[in-house]
Parts: sequence; C-alpha cells; structure tokens
Amino acid sequence: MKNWKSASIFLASTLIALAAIAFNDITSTAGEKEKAKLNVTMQVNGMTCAGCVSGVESALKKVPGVLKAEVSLEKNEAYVEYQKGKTTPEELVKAVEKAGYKASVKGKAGEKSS
Ligand SMILES: [Cu+2]
Repeated sequence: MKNWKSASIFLASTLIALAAIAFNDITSTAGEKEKAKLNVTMQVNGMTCAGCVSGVESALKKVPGVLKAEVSLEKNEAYVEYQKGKTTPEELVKAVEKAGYKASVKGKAGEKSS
C-alpha cells in the first residue's frame, strides 16, 4: 500500500510538471507571435535539383530566428520569414553561400503583421 501511494504521488507530480511545461510552451508561442516578423526574397543560383532545394532550405532553417523558408528551383528564389533582431538578410545570404550556392537579396519587405 505504501508503494502504491508513493507511486501515485510521483505520477501526480509528473503530470503537474508536464502541464506546467505545456502551459509555458503555449504562452511563449503567443509571445513569439507578437514579435515583429520580417521577410526577404533572395535570388539563389546554382541549384539543379530537388536535393539542392532541400539543402538550401535546411541551411536557412538552421539560422536562428528563421521561421519559414521556401525555396523554388524554377524561380531560383528563396523566400524566408524571420524574427526581427534575430538574423539579417545578409546572414541568410551567407548561410546559403556556405551551403554552396550563390545568393543575393532580391527584395526586402517590411514587417508582416500576420
Ligand atoms: Cu541538386
């Protein structure tokens, strides 16, 4: 009986801890959304296949602050959404170049509210 009791106490505290983590996650996600989001379109040259596309995409997604990276092989373009203050278009260009492709900033858009 004693074991059962301590086991259930352990379970209860684990559940409370998990709930606290989940709640924290929800509040921090809401906080992130309030931060300004910027986006940039880059010209990317040197991509020849779907493997290149995913290589550029994963290189961009590894940059801290990047929220979204969409790479188009046909357009030779990369569209990136990122958090203001966490990274810059110049750093994103560098990340693509480090992955082995030629990149340049095509268009910088302002803050996106949604
Ligand atoms: Cu390729």
